[in-house]
Amino acid sequence: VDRVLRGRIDDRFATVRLGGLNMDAREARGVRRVKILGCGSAYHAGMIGAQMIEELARVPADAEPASEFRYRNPVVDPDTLYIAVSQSGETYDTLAAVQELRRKGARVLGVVNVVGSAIARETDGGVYVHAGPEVCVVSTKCFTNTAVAFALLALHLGRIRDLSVADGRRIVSGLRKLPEQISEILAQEEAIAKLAAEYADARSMMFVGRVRGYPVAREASLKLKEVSYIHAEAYPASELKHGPLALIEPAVPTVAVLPEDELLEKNRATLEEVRARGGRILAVAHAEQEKADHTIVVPRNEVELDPILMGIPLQLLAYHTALALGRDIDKPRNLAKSVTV
Ligand code: F1P
Repeated sequence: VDRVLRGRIDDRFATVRLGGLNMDAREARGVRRVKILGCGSAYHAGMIGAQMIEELARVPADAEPASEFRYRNPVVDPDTLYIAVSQSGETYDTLAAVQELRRKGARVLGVVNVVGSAIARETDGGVYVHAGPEVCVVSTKCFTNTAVAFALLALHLGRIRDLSVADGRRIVSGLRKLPEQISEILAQEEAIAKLAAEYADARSMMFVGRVRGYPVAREASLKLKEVSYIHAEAYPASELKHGPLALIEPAVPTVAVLPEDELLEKNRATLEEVRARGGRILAVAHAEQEKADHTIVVPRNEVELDPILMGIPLQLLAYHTALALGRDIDKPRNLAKSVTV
C-alpha cells in the first residue's frame, strides 16, 4: 500500500498525481459515467472502485465482469469512461473487452499491476497498482492495492469535479493512515488463525454485507472458495430475506462485514435474523458485536476506505482455513495465474 501511495499524494491541496491517466481536466469533467470491467478479484476491486467514484466524484459508476460484458454486445457510449482492472494484465476476457471497446472508439483506462502487460499496453492510460509480484495464484495484496488505486482515482476525479477540499483532506489523511492500520490487522493473525480453525468445519459459508461491505463479502467468499474449497455464497445483506435465509443453520456460518456507516443498525438487524435461525456469526467490524459469536475488530478510518481495511482479515481467514484443512494454498486446484483463453 505504501508503494501505490508513494509520491502520488499532494497533502497541501488534497489532490493526487496520476500522471499516466493521459486525461486532462476538461476530459475528466466530460465523463458522464464510469464502467469498470475485470474478472474474479479484479471485478470485486472494481465494485469497490465504482462505489468510491460515485461517492467521491459523484459520477454514476458500476462494475461488471469483463467476461459477461464482452459477450453481450454492449452499447458503447462515448461519454462513458471505461476502466479495465487486472492483476496480471493478461486475462483474456478483460483484454478482449478492452480491444472491442477501443475498436468502437471508447476511451479505456487500465488499473493494472504488471507493468507493460497486454492490458496496460492496449489501454489509453491508467494507474499501476505497484503491488509487486503475486507469488501465489490468488490475488491478495493486488486486490487491496487496486482498491487503494481506485481511492486515488476517485479522489482525483472528485477534486476536478465536485469534491470539496475539506473532504479531499479527510480522504487523504485516511489514506495516509492505511499502511499502519493494515499492520495492526496483520498483527492479529494468530487470533484469526484460531477463528479459522474453529469455522473450518463449515459445510458452506455465507458472506454478507451492505453497500460498502458487499464487495468485500464477495471477495472474501471467492478467496475462501479458491483456497479452501469450502462452498461459499456472498449476498447483499438485504437479499438474505429473499430466499437465502433458508440455507442458514449451524453448519453454515455467516461472515458479516460491518462498516461503521449509516447502515450499521440495519446490519445489526441482519445479524439477529441469522441468529434466530441458529447460524453462527463471525463479524468484521470496528467494535465487538454482541449479536455475533466472534468479532474481528479493525481500526477506524474514513468510511469510504473501509472496504480496503475490511478485506484484509478475511484474506487471512481464507488462508488459515485452507491451512487448517491441509490445502496447497500456493497451487489451488483448477485456478490459473492468469486465464488466457
Ligand atoms: C483475474 C483472476 C484472479 C484470480 C485468478 C484467476 O486475474 O480472476 O482474480 O485470483 O488468478 O484470474 P487478473 O485479471 O486480475 O490477473
